[in-house]
Amino acid sequence: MRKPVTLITGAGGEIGHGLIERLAAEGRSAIITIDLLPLDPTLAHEVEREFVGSILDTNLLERVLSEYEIDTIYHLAAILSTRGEFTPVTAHQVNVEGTLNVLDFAQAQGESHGRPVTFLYPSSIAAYGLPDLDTKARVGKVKEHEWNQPMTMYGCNKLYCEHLGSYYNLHYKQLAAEHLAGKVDFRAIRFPGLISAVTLPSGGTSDFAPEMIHAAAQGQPYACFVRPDSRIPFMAMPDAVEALLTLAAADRGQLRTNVYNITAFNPSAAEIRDLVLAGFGAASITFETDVKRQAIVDSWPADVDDSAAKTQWGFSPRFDLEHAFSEYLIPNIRARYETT
Ligand code: AKB
Repeated sequence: MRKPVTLITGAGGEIGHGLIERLAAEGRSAIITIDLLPLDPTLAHEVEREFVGSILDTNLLERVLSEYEIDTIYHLAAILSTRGEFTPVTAHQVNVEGTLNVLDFAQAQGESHGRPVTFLYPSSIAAYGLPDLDTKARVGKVKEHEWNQPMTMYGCNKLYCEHLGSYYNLHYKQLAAEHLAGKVDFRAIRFPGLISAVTLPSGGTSDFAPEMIHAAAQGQPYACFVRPDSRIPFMAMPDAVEALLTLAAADRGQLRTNVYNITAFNPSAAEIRDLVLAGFGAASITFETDVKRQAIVDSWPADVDDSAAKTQWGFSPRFDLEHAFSEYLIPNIRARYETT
């Protein structure tokens, strides 16, 4: 008998951290993880089994298939937007070939136990590409089907994998070849920039916001790599984790699409700096634009329309901008660095 579990790939990353804590606290399903590196010891004891390895290793995936019966997969492993521009071929391998391996693994899982596997995929605002700042200012909130011309390798990978996921989706069972028939229930969220009080991102382009806050809390000066007027959507990490869990639990019948925008607030970099200064009066924040990273942020929308997520599966973030800072970020980040 194989053991029923939830699988998280890329579990050691920022979202994985919060997700493992939340899933372990719920205790509804045992968790197994795949990550290139061993998990942080504070998380390792929360999981049933930790596989240290790559999603590109199909032998590893076959081993997992033979030992565990998986109902839900959170496929978080990815190379983010800035890092992906330095190593585009590796980004494509991890983000596309890796995702294809995990989708195919999900299909095999579903076939082996006879039920569709719920497959949660974090896509991104990087799937969008606005051609210039005038257009960005004019269009405001973008809908899921609009402006799908990403300018980064990561954005191209995310957009394409949304399509791959939809190909595997059970909605396509009529169209798919017999062996693909309907065993992957693919659900994607296009996340905005995420800000965690507990972890720091690495390799992303929305990182300027979390980096600014974490640097201020440690009394370190920070040079923000985008202009003060740069504006993209953001969300506090607990709301991102909650959104994944809510979408995973949604009745498939309510979902009219496979890919959903979500957001909570969309401050400019200058507005983030002002909030950081209000929380950490001694912070030293300057602006030194990095041309390539600025171009990426300029191509991302200033805001997204998340009405489909709100009406179809009840997405409702707890933290607006003010409360994200006053109730979540400032107190938790302060406590974190005071005790280290
Ligand atoms: C990145 O900056 O690459 C990510 C994202 C917005 O998907 N945080």
